[in-house]
Amino acid sequence: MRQKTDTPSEQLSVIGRRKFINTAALAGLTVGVAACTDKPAGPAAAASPASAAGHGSSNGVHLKPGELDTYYGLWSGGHTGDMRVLGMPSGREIHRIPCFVPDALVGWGVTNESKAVMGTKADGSLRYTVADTHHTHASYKDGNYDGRYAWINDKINSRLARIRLDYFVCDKITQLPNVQGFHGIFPDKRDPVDPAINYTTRVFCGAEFAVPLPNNAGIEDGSKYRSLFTCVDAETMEVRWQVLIDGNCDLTATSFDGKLAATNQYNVEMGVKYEDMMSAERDACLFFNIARIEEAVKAGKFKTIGSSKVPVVDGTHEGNKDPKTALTAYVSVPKNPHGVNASPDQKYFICAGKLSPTATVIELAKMLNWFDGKLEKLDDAIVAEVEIGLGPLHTAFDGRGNAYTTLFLDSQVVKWNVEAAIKFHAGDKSAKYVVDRLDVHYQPGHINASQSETIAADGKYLAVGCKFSKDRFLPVGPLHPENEQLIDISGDKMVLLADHPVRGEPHDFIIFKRDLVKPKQVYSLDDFPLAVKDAKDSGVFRNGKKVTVKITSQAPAFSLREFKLRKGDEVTLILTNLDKIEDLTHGFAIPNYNVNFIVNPLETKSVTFIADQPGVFWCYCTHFCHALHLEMRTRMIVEA
Ligand code: K7E
Ligand code: CUA
Ligand code: CA
Repeated sequence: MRQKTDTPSEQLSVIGRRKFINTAALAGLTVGVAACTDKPAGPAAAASPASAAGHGSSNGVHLKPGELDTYYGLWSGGHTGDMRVLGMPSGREIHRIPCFVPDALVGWGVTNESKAVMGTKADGSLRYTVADTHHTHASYKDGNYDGRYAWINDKINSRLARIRLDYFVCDKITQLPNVQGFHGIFPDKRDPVDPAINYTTRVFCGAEFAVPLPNNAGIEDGSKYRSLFTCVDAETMEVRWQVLIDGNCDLTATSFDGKLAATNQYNVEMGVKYEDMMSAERDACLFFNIARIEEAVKAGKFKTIGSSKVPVVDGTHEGNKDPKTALTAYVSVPKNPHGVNASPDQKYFICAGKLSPTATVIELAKMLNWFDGKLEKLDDAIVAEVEIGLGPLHTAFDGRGNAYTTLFLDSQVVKWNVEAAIKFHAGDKSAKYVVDRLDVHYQPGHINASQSETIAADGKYLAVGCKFSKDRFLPVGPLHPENEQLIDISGDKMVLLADHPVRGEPHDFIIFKRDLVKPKQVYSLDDFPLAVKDAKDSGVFRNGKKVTVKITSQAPAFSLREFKLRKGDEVTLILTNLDKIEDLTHGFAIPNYNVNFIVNPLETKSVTFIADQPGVFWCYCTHFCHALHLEMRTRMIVEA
């Protein structure tokens, strides 16, 4: 079932990890997996000792003072609701990008501009203050990242956020209709029809939880719940269309030719209890024929659900029996698969088995043949289904034909060769597809390699998101950090390079070369319609009870030394930072009014509040900017 360990101490550490996961919550899973491993195990290489860590050479992980990282990493924050930017390979966190939830540093959720992106209720308060980000992917051109956008999902409230990669800020958030548990996302890589559109124009979103359609209260019959696959326009961020499906969606992948998208399905049973969800021996990888779906929408072959105007086409088994007209195809995959990933050679989608110790390789050319009516049996598109270890979850690639899959239950990464696996599956039992195994610490979920899911996969670094860190860092009370481990994959053997603690709880991430983005560090005044372009334009402008306060900042002073309001005024305060020097950010806090935000060079932001407390309030700069930073203040005087 699992490869032998060599030394007593290694055995002990394996027992330690085993014991660790032997909790009530995981016991069911372990039993489920054990039941699927009666088949003889595939060839397994000896485990690389964990002591490979820290091997003499630091391999560029520990940068010298002033040295810059060579890769960006975009990490989802999990239920902190943010996106994080890490420098790689150092693993240093450089930035957090607030999107779905408020952020006290930036004033995200405080300023009018950020509230407009986040969405508000009728009374102006935020619609949501919690989120759960899982997956992050960036826009493509010609099969590689083009540095325009990244996207990230909020599973709790079914929202998709877009991050502009010029300023590293969130500029749009869309809530998907008719779905719950929005989980997997992936941008397309080019248009399925128009060859001139060689870049991302759509983002595909998989919904994990089935719900009544429309979701009226009081529907208890779970067998009537349904799930949808959603397409969002990458530019407008409007929902373009949805597909009604059988089963559910989990993760999402897209082909390099733009023709196919897919989602792995772990609940083809459409169960509402976990026993039901794992009752079938095989689930599915559900393929979507994008061009055909969009033709159907154009031809008016859709319905709408409830108050939503989004066209919904039929992607169920029942409506798609003829391959030549099918919009969807359900390829079978063993029990409750997890990640689905596109190999950088553009040929395969790979599903990780989760409750099955296997990886399933599906050939995309064969899928296109099936849609053309030229492949007799749909499951003939499966070109390999091989045992790789216990609890496979996600797969990354090195661009040299090897795949790297996390094994949650084995606490390992397994390196395996895709073409060798295909040979083995075809009957060549001498084909050794497992190349290497490496213990990681502990229970890895997501995995990604530098440039992994692009045509420029470079096979240098592998990052592994270990869900448990247990004993790897100084204890800080009951909540442990997660452990993002970095592995050198440039050689035959994987070498563990570093542990990086991260605050809970990242899921997915991408790592790409630093020259693929061109960040701007100073705004332009014209980016903001409300900009106060000259300090002389500052002042208090009254229109009855509505008051506009215009202020500028320029180190070490605000343009107004004081400003007067009357109790009960509805105040909109607009602040433009006229400093145009890189890194010269100011803050603006109003005591007792729950206001604090920052303005970056040449940026404008505004806040609106009721001046309901009379008195003197020293508004001060919260962001260290100048030797006279502490003196940088203005008096807000509210007359009773
Ligand atoms: Cu990408 Cu964590 Cu949402 Cu797998 S999921 S681990
Ligand atoms: Cu301005 Cu500190
Ligand atoms: Ca299942």
